[in-house]
Amino acid sequence: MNKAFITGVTGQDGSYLLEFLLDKGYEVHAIIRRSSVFTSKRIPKKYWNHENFRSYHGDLTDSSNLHALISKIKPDEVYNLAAQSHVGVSFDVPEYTGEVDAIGTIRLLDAIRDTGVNTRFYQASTSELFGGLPGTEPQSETTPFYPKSPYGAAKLYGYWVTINYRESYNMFACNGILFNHESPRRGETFVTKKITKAVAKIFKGEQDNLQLGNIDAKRDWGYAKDYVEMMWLMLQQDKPVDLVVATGKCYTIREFTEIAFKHVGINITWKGEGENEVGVDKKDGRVLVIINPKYYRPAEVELLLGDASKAKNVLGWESKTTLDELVKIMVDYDLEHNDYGFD
Ligand code: NAP
Ligand code: G4F
Repeated sequence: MNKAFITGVTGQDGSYLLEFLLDKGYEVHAIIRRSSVFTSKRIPKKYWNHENFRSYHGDLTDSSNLHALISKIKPDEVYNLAAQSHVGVSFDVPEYTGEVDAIGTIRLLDAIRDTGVNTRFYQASTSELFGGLPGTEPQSETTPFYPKSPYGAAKLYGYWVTINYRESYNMFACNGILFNHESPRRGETFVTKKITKAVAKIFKGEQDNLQLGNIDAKRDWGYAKDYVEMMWLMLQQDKPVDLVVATGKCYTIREFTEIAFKHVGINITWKGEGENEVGVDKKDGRVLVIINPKYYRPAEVELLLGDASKAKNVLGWESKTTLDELVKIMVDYDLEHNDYGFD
């Protein structure tokens, strides 16, 4: 039986990856960081209680813990998904973000090197590495990096140490350079989930309006459930390879908002400009979207659009879910549920 070790299993991607690997017959081991509340609510009970799943307390800031677990478990595959993953928050906690996202990655790589465990390593790299170089889209594996946040800069370190350990110690280590991917399990402070949750609440009369920051940034949004399959596929290749994973289509936050409202029968029209712009219900003039500069970032990544043709050539992989389908999946979920609460 193949053994996998996951960091970040309680997150959006980790929870889908856990399901995917258990369904494939893997024995899955994962660290969970100590919290004063339960953090496992994205993991359906069927998987949380699965006989082939074991969880341990652990943290990417604790090398001795990582070293001991790698040495004891001797996994065949390691998926490093844990991170302080919020770009906006990384401006508030830059040092911690570097500690977890950058140094945490080398802690895990070095635990593998030092224990001599023969394993394959997946690093959750990101389109935020490309950041803000105008005119470079669509971004591929050869596009120059220019991170625009402490998060992007920390992930750049993680990207390069993964390559460095591959080249220096002949490790099977890969970077998945994933563009934004969303789902009903997306963290509630990321823009898509914030929008779909608010749309459902506004539709049900439980919330008055939705407050957003920069609605003209563009993102290439895929479906997280499709993307975790790519992580696994990358580790099944003969040779380690770094790959961009994206849909090849991008939309503004404004467009995402319009599509989400349309799904509950509300047509949004925009009035005003800049901080004074509002999104109004065409039918009755209700102000449903307000711009709040509190959500602006000190630096913004305006346009991310990925070119995943290498992933298609190497792995035969293509994104399956359109934006309309993704928005429908998310809004429908939020109309039915107030919380993740997966049973
Ligand atoms: P997420 O939902 O924010 O999950 C992050 C996970 O990391 C959670 O399980 C969290 O635990 C854990 N974590 C945070 N700090 C930790 C620490 N110090 N030690 C151990 N675990 C820690 O993120 P996601 O959307 O699933 O993304 C997964 C990975 O892919 C991240 O590395 C992210 O940066 C990267 N990525 C994401 C996207 C995207 O669009 N989603 C795109 C590119 C790359 P708690 O549950 O306790 O908070
Ligand atoms: O949903 P976001 O917070 O995602 P962002 O910054 O693109 O980062 C996500 O994707 C990265 C991959 O490219 C991952 F590496 C990272 O871990 C994370 O998963 O923001 C998307 C856009 C930004 O331009 C932001 O300024 O939406 C804009 N935005 C506008 N109003 C907002 C809001 N973002 C958030 N979170 N909240 C708002 O109210």
